[in-house]
Amino acid sequence: MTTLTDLAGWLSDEPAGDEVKAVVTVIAGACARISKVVASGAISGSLGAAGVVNVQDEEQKKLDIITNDILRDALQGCPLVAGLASEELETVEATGAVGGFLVTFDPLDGSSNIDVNVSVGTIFSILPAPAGVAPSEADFLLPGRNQVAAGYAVYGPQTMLVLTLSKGVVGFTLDADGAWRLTHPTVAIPADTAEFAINMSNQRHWAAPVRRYIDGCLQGKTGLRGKNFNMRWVASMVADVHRILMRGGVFMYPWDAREPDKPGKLRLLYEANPMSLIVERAGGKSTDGVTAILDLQPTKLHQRVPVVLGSANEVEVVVAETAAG
Ligand code: P6P
Repeated sequence: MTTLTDLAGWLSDEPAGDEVKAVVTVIAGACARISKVVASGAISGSLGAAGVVNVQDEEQKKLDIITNDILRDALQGCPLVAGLASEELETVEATGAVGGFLVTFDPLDGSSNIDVNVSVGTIFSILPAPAGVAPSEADFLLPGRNQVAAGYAVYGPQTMLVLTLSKGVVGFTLDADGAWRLTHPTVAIPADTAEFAINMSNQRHWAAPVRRYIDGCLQGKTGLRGKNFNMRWVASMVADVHRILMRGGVFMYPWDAREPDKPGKLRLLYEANPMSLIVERAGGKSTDGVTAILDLQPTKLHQRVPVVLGSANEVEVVVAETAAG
């Protein structure tokens, strides 16, 4: 019988307000249910394409829809949640409640990996709702520093839930009995690293500073960096960021020339902002190359942004390359 604290036990000592803890508990329950349906894979017939294209102009997987419905139903039923926004929904949904919180989420990040059994995840962000009125889309457009809490679940060899509420970052592992067990009470990112994560197939499309930075890593000991680098790219942001939280690294999804009008691939409100709050609270940094992600003023619900995040000193090297033009 484990003696590890469960989520409720950890929350009881967390200084954040009871209301946000209640919302986190609802989301954690939804993620536990998502873990089961993701793990069932082909057995439940949940793999493969759904045959529809979402607001991102991406082909939806069946699990994108299933997991979105699990989270949407859970949040619609929570009286402390006034509104929700999802990567899979064109616009925001009011729940009928007033006040409390807004929740944005990517129900199944990395879903292109689901059919090949590679780790995927759920990302969520909790924002304050406007007082006294039903929320509109404009109410969701808050800089990331306004987040009340953020977290993700990663469905990998273990299912883990990583959270930040009032301070610090903690990690829970889903137990066989469905309880979230506190297994990582203090998550901290090493300030230095020798591991970068980027999709190298886009190399010819990057801006010069990104090419210079990656070239420096690839030159290894013989180059200006004076050390060898390793590379990882899971193509699930949740899995790549989780690795960085566990052992350091730098994650990059920069602007590239394939679609010059697109600032980047990742979405600000429900990918970059929650991950950036977690990374900063764990001692790392997260920037669009110039400005801290959490300081950006959103202008559109599904707005995309370039992302460079991870070990603080390595992110600073990328920022310096960017400043050099
Ligand atoms: P690419 C998943 O679709 C995602 O949004 C992130 O989770 C991931 O980091 C990125 O896209 C992968 O993009 O172009 O390498 O497939």
